[in-house]
Amino acid sequence: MTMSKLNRIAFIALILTAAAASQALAHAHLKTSSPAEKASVVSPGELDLTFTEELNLKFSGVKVTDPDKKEITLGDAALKDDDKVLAVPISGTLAPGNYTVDWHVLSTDGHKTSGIYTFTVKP
Ligand SMILES: [Cu+2]
Repeated sequence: MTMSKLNRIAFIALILTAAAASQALAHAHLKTSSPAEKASVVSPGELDLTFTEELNLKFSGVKVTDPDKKEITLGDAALKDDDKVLAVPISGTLAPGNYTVDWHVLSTDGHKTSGIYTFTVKP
């Protein structure tokens, strides 16, 4: 193998790496949420998670756990605002304390992302 061939292979590898990196940026990242991360709020009637990409509802969901790490009951998730917002109704009033939102989504480009954040319900 000649040196120029090796250089060409290195160059192609570099381009592929750059392409993969720019594709990673297109995944659905959580942009904002309501309640917001670390916010202190009155018991919310709905969770709204706004992502950077359109979502596939069938493979997207949220789990919310209460201060005792028990899962709370949620309504059926729906998409709104150009399918970039995952809206999840919360049935009932949440007792004061720290809640953890554990989300996972599939964006329409076929990539999965997930994350965890917390918010607080004020007394
Ligand atoms: Cu992606």
